[in-house]
Amino acid sequence: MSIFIPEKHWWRDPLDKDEKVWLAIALTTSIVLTLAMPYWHVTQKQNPGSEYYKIKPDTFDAATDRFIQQYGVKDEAGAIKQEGGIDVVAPPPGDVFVRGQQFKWSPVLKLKKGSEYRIHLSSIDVLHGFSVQPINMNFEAVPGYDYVLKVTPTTSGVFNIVCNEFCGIGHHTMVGRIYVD
Ligand SMILES: [Cu+2]
Repeated sequence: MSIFIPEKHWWRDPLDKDEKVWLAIALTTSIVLTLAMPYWHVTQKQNPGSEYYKIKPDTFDAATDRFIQQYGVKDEAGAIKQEGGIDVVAPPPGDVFVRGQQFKWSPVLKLKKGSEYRIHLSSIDVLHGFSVQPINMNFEAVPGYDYVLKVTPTTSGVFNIVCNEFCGIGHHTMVGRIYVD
């Protein structure tokens, strides 16, 4: 068995052609990708905004409860309708709350196509991943921060919210829903 031992001052040797080519490729790629980030942010529409607030988890929890009470869809008896044990809410355009917690997203939202909503997204316990399927929109729900997403639905249908940040034993059951009419 032979062992390759580099010469003592191999790093002082001039670069090979192959090394130069790969360094150029790597450098070009990293410059292009770095410039693509601000370019994409400024010129494209589907970008996260930069509006967020610090909020205590308790305060966000209470705000979501008030939102559910105010705009919850009522049945004949006057109780808020539920779907899979989660309150269903049909809010007017404007401020909307989505609360992540172990292990659910609440409430279920009924939105109107073409209306503009400001989705306040946060978690009241640990970090959760807010992933809207099948359109693959991804955000993080961070405890202590109210993150505002300006959303105008352009397609009607049923969208599932999957948690894509491992948050504990019931993580895989954490599925929410948004309906767009
Ligand atoms: Cu989760």
